[in-house]
Amino acid sequence: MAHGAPGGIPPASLSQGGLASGPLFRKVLIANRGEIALRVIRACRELDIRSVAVHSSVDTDALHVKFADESVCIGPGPAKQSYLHIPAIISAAEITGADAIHPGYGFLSENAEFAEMCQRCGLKFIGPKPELMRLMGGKISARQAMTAAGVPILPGTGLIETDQQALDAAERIGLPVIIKASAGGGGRGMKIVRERERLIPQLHTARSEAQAGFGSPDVYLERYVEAPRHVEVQVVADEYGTVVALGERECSIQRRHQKLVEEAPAAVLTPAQREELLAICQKAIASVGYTNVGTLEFLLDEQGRFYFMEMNTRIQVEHTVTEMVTGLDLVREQVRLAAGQRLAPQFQQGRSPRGHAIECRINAEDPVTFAPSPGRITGLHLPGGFGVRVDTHIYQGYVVPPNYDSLLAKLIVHAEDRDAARRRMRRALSEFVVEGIKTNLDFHRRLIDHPAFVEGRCDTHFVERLA
Ligand code: MV4
Repeated sequence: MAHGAPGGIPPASLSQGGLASGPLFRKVLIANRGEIALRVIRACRELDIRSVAVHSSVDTDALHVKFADESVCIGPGPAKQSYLHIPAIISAAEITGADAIHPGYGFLSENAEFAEMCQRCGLKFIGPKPELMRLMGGKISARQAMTAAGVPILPGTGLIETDQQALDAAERIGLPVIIKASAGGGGRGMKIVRERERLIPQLHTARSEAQAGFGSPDVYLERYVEAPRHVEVQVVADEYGTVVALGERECSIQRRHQKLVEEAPAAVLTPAQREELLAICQKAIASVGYTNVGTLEFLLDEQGRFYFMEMNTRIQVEHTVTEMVTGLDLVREQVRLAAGQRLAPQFQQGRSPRGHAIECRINAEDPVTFAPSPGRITGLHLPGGFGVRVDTHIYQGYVVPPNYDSLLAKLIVHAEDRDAARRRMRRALSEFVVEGIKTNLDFHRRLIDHPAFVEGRCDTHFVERLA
């Protein structure tokens, strides 16, 4: 059952696809590359919106450039000079006459200054308001806002200003504790403290690493959970107060904070836990006035209690598993919502997830060293068939550049239950052929039959233990 509450006054036009009143936008610029750029271009085409690709000079032959209606080269290979270069992207939007920008994930997707710059230039940023990006971007402020909204968090602190504050807090929370950077995210800049004598040295290290890595020395403490599972909740909200918690995903299979497998629904939750979790998220997101799509990340402890960790204010890589079990197009909805449309009725109907979906991230990496493996794809066969979806930008002859992340493809399967989905994934993995570069396909082939995965009892340390 999805959790939602109807909101206030509907806009003048209730047109869904925009056909009756003209398209939602005339032209959308996609400030990204790879599979997510294709994903957005496809959503735009189905909405009769023209698309503009931007690309670096190493991405001239990339599929998003060929798929889009227009393209602009915005700089050289290094992301700082292209996909992260705000003036180049805004200029490309102005030159091509785009009226909105979709940031995808990564790159500028959670950059509030970029969203603000778009606004100032008369370009609609397809995402939440900059203030909400800023509120959720700081982990201390996000924790505070979610606590005020009734979301459970781990025993912890606000900003730690003095050594004495840290000592007092550790005394109150009990060891082990974890030191986290407020501006960090995705697990970077964390320090686990198991012995009292290590607290102050680790605090100082955490501060300087936070300053160097994220430009802010702000840190806080939290009780450390030894073997957590990662469950996250997809929310969708319009500008009229309607918020729906669409469902949850489990993403415990990861390595060095890079997710490798995601699924929906989460096998760990009981129906009652799930109801409670979604209801809490729905209420909290409504109370802070969040809009567009977002994800609340939770950590599940050994007793099955859930605690809010952080909120992602972008579309995520793994949004696809939620799409498969709900039958709803999240990227299309992002575009509609940014254009000021009301949340589509199919999002508001409470519904249980239909079946089970699993996604495997296929990366270009050395299976032994995990080092990126760029190069030319000399041979390729993509799986297909009933219940199989492949979101990818690769093709035979494509050269994977060394400059960006190593995601080659998302292999997503949908079936009636978890075991059927797992068997379908094994079948799809057996059809997948990538030649010329190294991939993690064999990792996934082994994982899918691992007893712990079969039984659905993998915590976040599972992959590290595999080695
Ligand atoms: C934790 C934790 C244990 N206790 N916080 C890593 C990513 C970031 N979102 C939060 N992370 C963690 N925070 C407390 N208090 C363990 C992790 C963690 C983790 C969390 C989710 C998925 C994978 C993980 C892998 C290692 C550590």
